[in-house]
Amino acid sequence: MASQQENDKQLAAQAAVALLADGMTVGLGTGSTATAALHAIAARKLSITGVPTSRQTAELAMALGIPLADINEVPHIDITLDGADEFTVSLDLIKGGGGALLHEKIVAVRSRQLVIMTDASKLVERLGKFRVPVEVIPFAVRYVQEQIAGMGAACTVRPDVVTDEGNLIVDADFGLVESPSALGARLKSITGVVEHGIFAGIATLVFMGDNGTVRRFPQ
Ligand code: ABF
Repeated sequence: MASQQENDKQLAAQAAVALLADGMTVGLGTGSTATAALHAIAARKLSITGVPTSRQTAELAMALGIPLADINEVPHIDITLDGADEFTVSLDLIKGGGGALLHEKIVAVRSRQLVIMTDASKLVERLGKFRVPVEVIPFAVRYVQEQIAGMGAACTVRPDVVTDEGNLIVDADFGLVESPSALGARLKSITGVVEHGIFAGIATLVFMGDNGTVRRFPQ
């Protein structure tokens, strides 16, 4: 039997998929909630073109018969449906727990709308309980760790993870984050950092499954 949390993820995914229409180009996120969305798209037999955010998502989409396009071959992306590891009511996010943050962010910033689907455990007052994933070029990993330590954060290289672009993920604990955009800019300025999992000011809507109902942010 599905847990309440899985059920809530499914409800959020269904609410997001209800925004789709035939003919749309849709960014397809990564993770368990994005997987629920893919199944809902297939179940509704929607005629969309998907732009996947990971190899894992591309494989599932193909198995479900959802046609895919390369991000560089589509003129625009109407909407992207993706999960998150944390979000605030002002729609700042931490993503990257699944290791796909770079492609997730590129697809998100190219999209007209970024719709996030979560269960209630992901809503936080301030970001930072979840460590911030940072995607790093392997050659720079020691330097980046030193720089992050210099910012006062403990960090570790995620074991056994190589991203779709051949990079490493460093998970950094900054404690509760006062300004997500300022922290993001600071991380981005470190040589060797390719991208980080703070998505500030990118998401347009969040659907959160909460004990059998769906809440939306903003309301
Ligand atoms: C992706 O999936 C990631 O950015 C995030 O790490 C994860 C969300 O988790 P879930 O599996 O709960 O949807 O969107």
